[in-house]
Amino acid sequence: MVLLKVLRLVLGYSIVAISFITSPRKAKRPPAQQAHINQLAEDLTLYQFYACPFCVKVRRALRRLNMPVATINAQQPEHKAELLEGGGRVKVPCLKIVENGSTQWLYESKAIVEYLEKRCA
Ligand SMILES: N[C@@H](CCC(=O)N[C@@H](CS)C(=O)NCC(=O)O)C(=O)O
Repeated sequence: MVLLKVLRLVLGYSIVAISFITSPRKAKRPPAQQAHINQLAEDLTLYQFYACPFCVKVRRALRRLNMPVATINAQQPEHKAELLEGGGRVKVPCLKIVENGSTQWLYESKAIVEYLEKRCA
C-alpha cells in the first residue's frame, strides 16, 4: 500500500517535471480578444492535485489556450469538502463553472479540455 503510494507520487512528479520541460506555447491573441478570454476565465475554477497526471493534462491545455483559470488544491481539507459538497465526489480534475447564476461541476479531463477549447474558439 505504502509502496503503491510512493510509486504513484514518483510517477506524478515525473510527469510534472516532463510537462515543465515540454511546456506548450501560450496562444497569442490581440489584446481585446485576450481580455475576453480573461473575463471568461473568471467564471472558472479548477479543483486539482498538483501531481495528478490528469490535472497536468488540463493545466497544459490552460497554458496552451492562455486562459488564466484559478487553480485550487483539492487536497486541502476545506477545498476537498467544497468539491464533495458541490460536485458530489472527491475526484480531480474538476472544473467549477459559474454561469448565469448557476454552478456546474465538470469532471473528466477530456471533457474539461473539450469545454475549454470550445470556450476559447
Ligand atoms: N478519467 C479521469 C481520471 C481522474 C482520476 O483518476 N483522478 C484521480 C487523481 S489522479 C482521483 O481523483 N482519484 C480519486 C477518485 O477517483 O475517487 C480523468 O480523466 O479526469
